[in-house]
Amino acid sequence: MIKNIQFLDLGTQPLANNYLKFKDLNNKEKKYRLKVGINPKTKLVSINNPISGKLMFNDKYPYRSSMSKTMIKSFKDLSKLIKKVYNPSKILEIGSNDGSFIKNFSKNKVIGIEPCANVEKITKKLGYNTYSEFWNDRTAKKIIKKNGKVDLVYSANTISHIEDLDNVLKAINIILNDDGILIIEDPSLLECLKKNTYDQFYNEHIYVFSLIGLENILNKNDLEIFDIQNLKIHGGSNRYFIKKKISNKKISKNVKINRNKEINYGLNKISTYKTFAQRVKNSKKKLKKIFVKINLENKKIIGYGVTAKSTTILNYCKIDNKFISYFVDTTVDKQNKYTPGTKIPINKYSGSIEKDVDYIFLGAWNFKEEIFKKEKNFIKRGGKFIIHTPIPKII
Ligand code: DWN
Ligand code: SAH
Repeated sequence: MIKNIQFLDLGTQPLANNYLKFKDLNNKEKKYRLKVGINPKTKLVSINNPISGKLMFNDKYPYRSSMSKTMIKSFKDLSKLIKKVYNPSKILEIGSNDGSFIKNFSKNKVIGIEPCANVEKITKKLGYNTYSEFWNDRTAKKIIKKNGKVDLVYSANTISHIEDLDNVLKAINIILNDDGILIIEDPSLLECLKKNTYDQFYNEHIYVFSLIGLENILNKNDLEIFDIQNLKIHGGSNRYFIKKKISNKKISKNVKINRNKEINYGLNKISTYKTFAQRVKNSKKKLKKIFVKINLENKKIIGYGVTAKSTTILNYCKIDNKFISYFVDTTVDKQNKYTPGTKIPINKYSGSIEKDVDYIFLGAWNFKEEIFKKEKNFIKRGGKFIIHTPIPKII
């Protein structure tokens, strides 16, 4: 097996979504070294030493897709497109979370796979056909036995979380009809490098996909991309439309355009990743400087949106509860807990920002537009935001 060439070291990191209870604050947290590398053959970019999915995706998983209007709208728009263009009779979603996508379809048409039992329960209670399982060839066979094959498989922000991509694709090949469509959506490596969003790397994100890397692994598994949409979601994502090689479908010119974009930027060259790593180091210094300066001025900073991504930023830049008074977040399962590693209290979002807050650090920078719209009053009274992308600054 060809070894990854490492280019980025993000230090030791706790599990990104492991929010701490008050009683656990004095316990030692388990931390993992987070390094990022590229496979020189496949061009896939991944983290070193992936952690077992069972440790991260269990019955305590706090993330809920439905916490942002942006995501709800994105899933709704895609559902409309799917109905209009492909009109599938059976759909499978891998990583269905709290049902934000499958809720757009009638219950007899969709199947959801969601390993986190606490989250899967939400859709099961609503009457959806969901399974609390990890996606692999065994699960595929089980689902076929009960439901038959499907015409469309959709998976957003999930395939990048599974180490054994060959098995994921094998399982998809088993369940998908020969003329079926696979739609995969994940953050784009190109956008991550362009915007210095190194926080896309954390223990759940085993891969950040480029088109050129994904194509290699799909090709090996008799699958091919026939179209791509570039989305604004999560700071820049790609939605890949994929078919079995044996199926005849026109390949859109978008595929070549995107491939050339990545090659022109240098995603096939190690030097590109080394300069990115240098920019990340500079970003760390710059962000820390902003926090230190505001701290010296005795101004109050809070965080907005506790994200898996912000776990990487805060632990890498060593920004802890001395710098950020508390976070606000709408996710019930994150509230009244503390951020992993940096122990910043997480409060329930009360509907507005407290009067004594001077600065907001945007943990959920990917929903900047949505949050700015919501926090007009804070902006009106002169409140400022701290953001780390594309370069750390106050806005
Ligand atoms: O890939 C993954 C993505 C899809 O979701 C998972 N591995 C884990 C998770 O990553 P994340 O935590 O970085 O996701 P988000 O979607 O950027 O998280 C946004 C957070 O901000 C949520 O906790 C909800 C919160 N939020 C809020 O409190 N008020 C968000 C908005 C828009 C708001 O107005
Ligand atoms: N699809 C949703 C949720 C993304 S969060 C969205 O785009 O908002 C990542 C999800 O992947 C979690 O709900 C997690 O439980 C799920 N997941 C992780 N490993 C998985 C696996 N092996 N099979 C299926 N789902 C998995």
